[in-house]
Amino acid sequence: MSHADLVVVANRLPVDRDDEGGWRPSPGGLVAALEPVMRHADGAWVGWPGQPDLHVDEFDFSGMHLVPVGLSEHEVADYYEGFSNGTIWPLYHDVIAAPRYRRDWWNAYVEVNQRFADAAARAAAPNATVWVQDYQLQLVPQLVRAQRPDVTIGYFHHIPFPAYGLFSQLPWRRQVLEGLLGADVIGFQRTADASNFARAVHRQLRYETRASGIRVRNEDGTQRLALAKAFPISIDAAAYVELAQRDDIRRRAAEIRAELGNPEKIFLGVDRLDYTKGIRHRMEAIGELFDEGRLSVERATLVQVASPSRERVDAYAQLRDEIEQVVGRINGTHDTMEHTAIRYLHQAFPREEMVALYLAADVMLVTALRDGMNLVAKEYVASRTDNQGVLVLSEFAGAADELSTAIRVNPHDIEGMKDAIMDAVEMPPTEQRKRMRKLRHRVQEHDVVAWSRGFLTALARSRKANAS
Ligand code: GDG
Repeated sequence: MSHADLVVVANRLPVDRDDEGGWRPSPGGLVAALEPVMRHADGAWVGWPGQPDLHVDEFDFSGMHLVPVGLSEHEVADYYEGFSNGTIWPLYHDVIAAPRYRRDWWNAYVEVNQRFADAAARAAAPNATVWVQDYQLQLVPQLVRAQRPDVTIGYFHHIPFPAYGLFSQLPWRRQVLEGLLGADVIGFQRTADASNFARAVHRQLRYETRASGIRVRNEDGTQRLALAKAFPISIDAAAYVELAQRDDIRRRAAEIRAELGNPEKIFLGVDRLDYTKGIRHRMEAIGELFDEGRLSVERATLVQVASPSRERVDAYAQLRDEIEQVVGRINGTHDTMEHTAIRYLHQAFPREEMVALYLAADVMLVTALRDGMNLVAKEYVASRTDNQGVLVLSEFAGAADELSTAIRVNPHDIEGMKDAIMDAVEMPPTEQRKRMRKLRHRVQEHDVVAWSRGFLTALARSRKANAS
């Protein structure tokens, strides 16, 4: 049993099981964000090891104390694929796909959230800080508070929080709001998400909501203030700059261009294959530009990395078929022996290859229909140390609040998107430089360390305010 001053609780541990039964790091953005603080504090990380029916004791791994929470096959199906990714994910992304409201999924969600909360409560030292991550664990803040009123609890929501008219569909809306309000600080990507949450709390629970916080009634009749606020997440910008300056990666970028037949313009999309990302919309726009002769395959090509994701969830299997049909149709019409309209890659690549792709891309297309933040947009910007390249960015991605010199698009407006893509194609290098400089400045100033520091500072302040 550990007694950690900082306990991170996330659906996944920051490691994967390898074939020999050992562990290897799974370097996600969250690990990069939290590693420095975790090492500094006496930290523990509570999470699922990623395989069903794997029950292992807590262990230390590269300076972090890891506390695995086991899930059975049926819990993975009901709590993770079911309630998290079949109910909450589509509902919170404005019902782009239809959410399913199944009581057995909800029951599994409650049970698994309790198990995560128990593990966190055991791992936390007296007066520790517990930081819960994301929509799979919305009940954990309250469940931890019930056992450990001494700890300070933060929650960060990585995905959008929907408008009240949609959120109110959820049969368990009150339980979810009460679960989240167990936290002292509830962080969101955008101000609009925080406002949607505050409004839902006001409508459902009748708590008083002010800029200073939400006045929450504790079970013992006392009151405390919970803060709901935007803390836009970011990336380890310096790590991308370093990769982008490496000779081998720059050479690889030139090689990618050559392998694609040296087109004048390379468009790039990088997404998990998810219906929220607007992959089909961007392909339709590009396809019509080819149809109309405004682009030709000799001049331009789209590279679309669609990394495999949630393949056991029905909507994702359907999406894959749909996208592959669109790619087939567009390529069938426009490809020549030497050139392709869309180079579609349903694969995951190492980060080095991603940066080489960012460097090779003249135009980055981020056309999400709804996205909490979208780190790909920030990674592209951070990698462009040459201040060249154009970012086309959906106004429905959280990143649009910060990256204001990108070309903004509404991905539902195919004509508008086509014009935006042509503007990007025709943008002179001086204009690209002017815009890219501003984008880079923002991402470098506000990197992921600034993000976690900002959140933890707000958390420490709220603890002080509630104690006095
Ligand atoms: C959620 C929210 C929010 C993708 N394919 C490969 C690969 N990636 C990496 C990207 C990026 C990450 O995965 C994806 O992050 P996003 O932010 O774009 O999107 P989600 O996965 O939906 O993340 C989102 C985020 O949480 C953080 O709060 O921004 O809105 O939905 O880092 O580079 N990386 C590698 N190979 C791939 O093939 N190496």
